[in-house]
Amino acid sequence: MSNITGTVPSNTFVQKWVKDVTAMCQPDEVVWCDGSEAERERLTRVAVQCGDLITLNQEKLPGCYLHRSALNDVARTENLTFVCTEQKEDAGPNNNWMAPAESYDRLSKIFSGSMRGRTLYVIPFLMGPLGSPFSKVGIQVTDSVYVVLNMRIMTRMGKTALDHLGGSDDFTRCLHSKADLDMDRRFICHYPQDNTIWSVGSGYGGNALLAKKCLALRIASKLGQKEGWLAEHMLIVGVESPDGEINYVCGAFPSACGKTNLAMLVPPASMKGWKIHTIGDDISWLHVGPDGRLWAINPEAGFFGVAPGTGSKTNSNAMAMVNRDTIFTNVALRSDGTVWWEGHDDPVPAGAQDWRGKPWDAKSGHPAAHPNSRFTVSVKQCPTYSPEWEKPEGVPISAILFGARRQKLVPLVYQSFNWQHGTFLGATLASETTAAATGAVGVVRRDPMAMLPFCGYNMGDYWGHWLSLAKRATNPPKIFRVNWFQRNEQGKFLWPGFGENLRVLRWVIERSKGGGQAEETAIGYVPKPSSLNGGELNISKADLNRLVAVDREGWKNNLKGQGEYFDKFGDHLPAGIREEHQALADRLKA
Ligand code: OXD
Ligand code: MN
Repeated sequence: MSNITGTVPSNTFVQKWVKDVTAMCQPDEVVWCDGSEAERERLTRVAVQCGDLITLNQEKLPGCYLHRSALNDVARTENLTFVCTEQKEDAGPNNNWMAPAESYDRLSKIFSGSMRGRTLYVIPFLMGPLGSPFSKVGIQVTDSVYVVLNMRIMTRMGKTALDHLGGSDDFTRCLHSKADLDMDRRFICHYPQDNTIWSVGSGYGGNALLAKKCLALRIASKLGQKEGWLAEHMLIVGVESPDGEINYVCGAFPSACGKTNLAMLVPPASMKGWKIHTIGDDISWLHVGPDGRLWAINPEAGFFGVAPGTGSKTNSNAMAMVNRDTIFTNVALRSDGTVWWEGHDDPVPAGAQDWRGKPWDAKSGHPAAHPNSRFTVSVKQCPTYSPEWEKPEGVPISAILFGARRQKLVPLVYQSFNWQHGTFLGATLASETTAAATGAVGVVRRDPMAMLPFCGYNMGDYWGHWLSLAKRATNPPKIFRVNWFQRNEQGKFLWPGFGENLRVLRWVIERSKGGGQAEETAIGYVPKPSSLNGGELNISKADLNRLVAVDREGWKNNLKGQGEYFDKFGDHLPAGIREEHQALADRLKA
């Protein structure tokens, strides 16, 4: 029998499930978490004692800690991530698949006794605003105190969640154990039909903070299909114009493509009177409102942002929010007990330790911080935090952006002709890969809606679900494709990006309201260059023209690959997507 501390909730479904997984994992102790400040302090001490956290300089970085992960456990492992449905077809060609019985059997053997000598923490958490009909409850069990402390930042954790749940059994059962952190015994498995997630053998964020990718995207996307809403890999940002009107925009971009920067961008000095309101940087749950618009909530309560590349020039708001109460993972440690990463404001440090804890200097020949090193911080610490984040009904969305990292071909911005064409723009998204997942970096891969690693069911059915929303969403957001990452022959970025991306958002919002100057092309509406630059930008006319140019031959060459990709979905490919593919081919021929 394990020793139990904390208050056991009255919900008998929760009690029974925790009893069952406790019997399997056999921890020495079970702790029911309440999400209180006292608990945070106590667990932080435990984490420091066991070496999960290193205390940083508390004068310079109050409440900040550093975590160093195992060397083999620094990013999401998509090859070890499975959707376990009875029929393989329901998981689709976009997911790794295992039959539920086989998967439960294999993982039970790894979980069995995995927590001997350890503490099992039970974390009740709420995804979404208090009192929102769109919010969902999860209960995570974990043997990682680092996970508990991160979940406390990333979700509304503790009593709040149990109050929302009441006596219901409508909660996602999230079982996690680091086990022995062996890659050969690492699995992240999703069981949509059981509203259950089992993750074993990893302590990395996307694999272990089960609220995030596992629940809020993979499980939620399937729930959304059943219940008529969308769970998306999208930031949510409010853009206030000088006349005080706020328009909300969602943006889907693959991991480590600048969602966090865009969600809290700093308007350039030349755009006086413009303001940004941050609601979320990673995940958006979209519901059709009674007015036929799409309304978005951010189910999360924190940012799990990529540190490298974050500095005052790229994201001064992020720099301001991570100087207190932040957990850093795999960044470099300076001799004064503060942190550093490539792209940090401060110069390259002397006498630092790299992310592995080894002595490091500029001549070491490898980055000091891991390229996928992270900060975990509450949304409320963001200087542009918007209290609308807490609104149960969410915020109404005027525009959706689909963005990716492409050196060539894809213009800075263009608008779809309508919802079906916009869905096609999402379905054909492709991006150069980043360090957020293990595997090669910089290779172009198809990543529809930036959801390839996160869609918890057959992506053909998912596109069908997108298309079907048009029946109820009578006033849907306008859909745009964006690409900040075009480069010239010398490899230099053509567009300055960051704060200047507000110029693109301004055009997007004008177009969403039926204004803005555009030219109709074979791929969609492209802005007139003058509508992006009134002369304030230090960019040549030739570069600006090139940024919005449509390379017809390049797009024609792309058609075949798109078609071959769609073929993989067989009967699950909706007719509307095929139609758009053909229509694009016809327009390019004309
Ligand atoms: C993330 C990711 O951590 O997309 O948000 O990998
Ligand atoms: Mn993400």
